[in-house]
Amino acid sequence: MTLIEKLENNVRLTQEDGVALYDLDVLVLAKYANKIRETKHGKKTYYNVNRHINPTNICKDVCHFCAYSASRKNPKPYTLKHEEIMDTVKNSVKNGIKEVHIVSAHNPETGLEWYLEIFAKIKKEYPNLHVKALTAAEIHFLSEQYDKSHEDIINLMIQNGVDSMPGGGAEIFDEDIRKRICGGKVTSEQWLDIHKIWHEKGKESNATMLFGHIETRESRIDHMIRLRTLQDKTNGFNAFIPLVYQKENNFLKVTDFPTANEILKTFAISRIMLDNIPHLKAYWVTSTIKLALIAQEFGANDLDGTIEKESINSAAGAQSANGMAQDSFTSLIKNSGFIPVERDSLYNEL
Ligand code: V47
Repeated sequence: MTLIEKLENNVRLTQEDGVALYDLDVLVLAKYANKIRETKHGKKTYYNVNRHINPTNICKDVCHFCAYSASRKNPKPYTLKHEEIMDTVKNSVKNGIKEVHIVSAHNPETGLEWYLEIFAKIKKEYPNLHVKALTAAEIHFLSEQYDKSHEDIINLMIQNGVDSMPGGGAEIFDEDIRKRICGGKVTSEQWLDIHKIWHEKGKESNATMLFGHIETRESRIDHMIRLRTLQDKTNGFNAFIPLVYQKENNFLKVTDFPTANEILKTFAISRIMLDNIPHLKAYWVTSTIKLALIAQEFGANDLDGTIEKESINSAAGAQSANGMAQDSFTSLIKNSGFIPVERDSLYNEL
């Protein structure tokens, strides 16, 4: 069977097929990715009204792509007090947020309670607010720092009111590349295993892939297939989020950046390869809003959220420090020919 025949007949693609997809014309890929998107979601594009909070930037790990952690290039270390976080949440709830997305650096000085108790405080005050918090990288850091298993940390998250896990920390699973961009933090195997444990508790999560740095097309497809294999077992991933690498203020020496064509191909190929993950998110923060809107024609059916404030990607150059107003979001989706649908964190329509 040729690659096109496989695409016509929705045959599951192998590693070699996935790499070969990159040799197809970008508009051919759009056609097949869009067919999948339309079957799954029609013209709907989901977004949510949420708030990102990044409580500390002090980090014991050194990821070369990161401009956020306090280091030579980011000399302003901070750790928020719980009262400050609660004030932020209070204001954001007034603005109508349905989700708070809390991700930190790996700060060895705060104590485990500082990481966990804030979730219980938020849940107690706002029981209907969805708490999406702690990446697999943070869970692994906390387990090592406080001598607990991954499952112990996950049980503590659930006890303290965390509803779902974000997809951060996945970066690129290929071990050689991972070693060069973020050696020392959670391994690929551990990242996948942590999500497996989370899913086995009946909980849902997302998965990211950081691309556009020193990885190869082969390693992107390998990353997708490792996720697809876990999803076959657990069915716990809601969304796949390809994150476009931002190049400012960090230590990674990258000379070739992906073109818009390569980025759109990667969105379309993600939609085609990940036949068992329901949603493909074009996170406008890293793709830019303009490309995220076009990505709707390349398989993406979710643009993430209003976020209000964002520190991790904006530190590396993304235009996301102040989020996006809800009415701008909905009119941009409408004007590009799609139907904006506000969703909750688990993709129930609101
Ligand atoms: O894990 C860090 C990435 C991630 C850079 O689950 C960078 O719904 C690009 O995971 N260029 C955090 N990316 C963000 C994240 C996320 C965002 C939105 C929604 C969800 C979700 C998850 O940001 C990190 C890392 O992969 N990152 N530095 C950079 N220079």
